[in-house]
Amino acid sequence: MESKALGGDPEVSFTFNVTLAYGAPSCFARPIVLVNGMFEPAVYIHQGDVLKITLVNNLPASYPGVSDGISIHYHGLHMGGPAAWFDGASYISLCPITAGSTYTYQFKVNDPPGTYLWHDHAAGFKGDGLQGPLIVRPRRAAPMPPAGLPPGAPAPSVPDLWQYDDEHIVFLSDWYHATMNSLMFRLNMPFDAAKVTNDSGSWNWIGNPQALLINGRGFYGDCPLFAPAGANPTPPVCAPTSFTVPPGRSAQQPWASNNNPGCTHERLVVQPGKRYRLRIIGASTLVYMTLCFEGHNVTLLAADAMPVAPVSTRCVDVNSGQRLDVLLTADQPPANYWIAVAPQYRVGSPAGYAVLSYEDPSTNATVTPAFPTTPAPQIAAMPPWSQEANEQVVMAPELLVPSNGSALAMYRREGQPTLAPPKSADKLVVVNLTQPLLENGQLRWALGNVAMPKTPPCSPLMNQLRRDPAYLTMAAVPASTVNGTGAGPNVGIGSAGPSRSTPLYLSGVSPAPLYPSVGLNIVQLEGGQVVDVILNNRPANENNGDYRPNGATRNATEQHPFHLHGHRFWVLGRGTGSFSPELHGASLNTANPPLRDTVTVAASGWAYLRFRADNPGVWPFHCHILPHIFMGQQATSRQPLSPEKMYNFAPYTKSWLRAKWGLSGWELPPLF
Ligand SMILES: [Cu+2]
Repeated sequence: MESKALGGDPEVSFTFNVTLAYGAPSCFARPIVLVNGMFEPAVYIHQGDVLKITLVNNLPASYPGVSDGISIHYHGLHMGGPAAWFDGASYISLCPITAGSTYTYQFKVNDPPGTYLWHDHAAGFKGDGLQGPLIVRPRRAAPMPPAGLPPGAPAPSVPDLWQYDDEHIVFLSDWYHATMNSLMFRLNMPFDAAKVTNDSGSWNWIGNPQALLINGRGFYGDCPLFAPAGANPTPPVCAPTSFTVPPGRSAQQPWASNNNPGCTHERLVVQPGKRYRLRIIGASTLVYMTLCFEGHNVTLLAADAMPVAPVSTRCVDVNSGQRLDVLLTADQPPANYWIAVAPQYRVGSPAGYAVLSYEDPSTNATVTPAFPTTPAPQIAAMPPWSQEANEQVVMAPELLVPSNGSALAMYRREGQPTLAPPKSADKLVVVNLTQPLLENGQLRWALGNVAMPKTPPCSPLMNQLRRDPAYLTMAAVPASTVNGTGAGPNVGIGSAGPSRSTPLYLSGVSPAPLYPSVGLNIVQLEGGQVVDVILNNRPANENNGDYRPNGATRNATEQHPFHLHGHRFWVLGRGTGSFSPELHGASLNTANPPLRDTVTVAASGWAYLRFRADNPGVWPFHCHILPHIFMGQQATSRQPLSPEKMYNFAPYTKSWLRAKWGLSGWELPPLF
């Protein structure tokens, strides 16, 4: 991936020329999205740099997308102060950048050095390749000269937190043989057969991926690596997995051959005795992955760029949006070893492979290693929700290791004594996750009975607030309006107001809707508040989840990786069933919990998060599974610190900001 890097020298201004091409990352040709001719390229910057990315949408206007354009989100970055306008969340901070249009993001990267990712945040293009690693290196040791260093000159930086000889990116994605947009279109069709018309067609799930890619490479013929758990699992037969053949294309593609030089597993080359930092990035659209190293243990250093207490392990779990930094020492006999990524919860999904290849005269680098012999555990299926069977529900074995306080202390803001969480919270937000079937026949994912709609024509919430600071207070709904008995899509939603095209639901202000509703679910926070969030993964059709009287029983739940923009949160605990203060309160870790930006809410499980609302703006809080967010699984938090700070960022210029904010506005603290 290093060779694909767009940066790495002091230059921090990039142009992303986004185009459509045919490519075969899984050895099966289909349309893919490229940036400057590269597939999922990496961006390297230094802490303290100003990152400027000019996004040029050169996708054909006729190329179908579930949203009318593209946008780049910088996943895991704080995006404080003026950077809030460049967070890239479509419909929240900006409109999608349409075909033929250009948009420039510009903000200072104050975040701690570590492993992040960038990705499209408008439609399905993330799943078509519009994403990549975002690596923040330690702050430059010396200020960058105005003209930049000569090309090729090393970029001096302060020493990293960890000592290692070299590094590799391990970028994990799932891959489909139809474009993600074409698959996601069908999620808007009526799920309820009675609502299907000749025009609408019926709902269709996107299904399992056809390949798992490591650094953009894989084989669609790769068999599921891991047999069901057992003492001596038999490796399954490798054969091309079933997939949807795109219209007009043959299932037997000439690319599925070792004769195609581009069709190969990714190879990570190491030298005997050296230590490598592996930057593992979960970038799937759907699949929860377990990554295992044949013959090697790795030491976990950081999760979501925050140091954790070291753990030695053979396998790590990586959900969509999560990143793990691990240390691998090449201390085994020189040979080729498999790196394998197994899908969890998705029975029938293929596995993915890369090769850890020792650079040694005795190694024949062209030989594929033997079939791996070390199976990883696979969680077979999502269990249905059951209060009684809570103990039997298998938890996602996500590493919930404590934070490494001494290492974290490097990142603390001046005057702040600790990065441990506050001992108590000012506000509690309980979010029940369900999957309602709406009156119009659509199947959605809801938070607190409210599912996010798609909102064309676009009028981003932040713009609305800038024009009209009272925009949200107008939406407070009298309790009487939500006590009706009619099950409609917008019951309990404040939809009055001349300029408001999207229904708004203000959590904690408006009463919870009795029936599943569609609208923007907005949690209003005060600046500086300590906020607790409890996520309960509830049965699909709870809370009148089916509009039909005596509707069919749908009690399934799925795991959801929840991501909060603009913040890091402490994960005080996770568990099965729903959170109960009596049952689980004492088990919460308030001493040294991990500090993350993406957390897995297990199927039929709960997660307890705490964060400090210290970032004025409008911030999405959503499931990172692309089809799930498209089906509505997003809420929004809004923090008005002061009207001036919230609304007066435009027009954005560096000199204007310096004049207005001084260094306190431009040099935002890295955390909190
Ligand atoms: Cu989800």
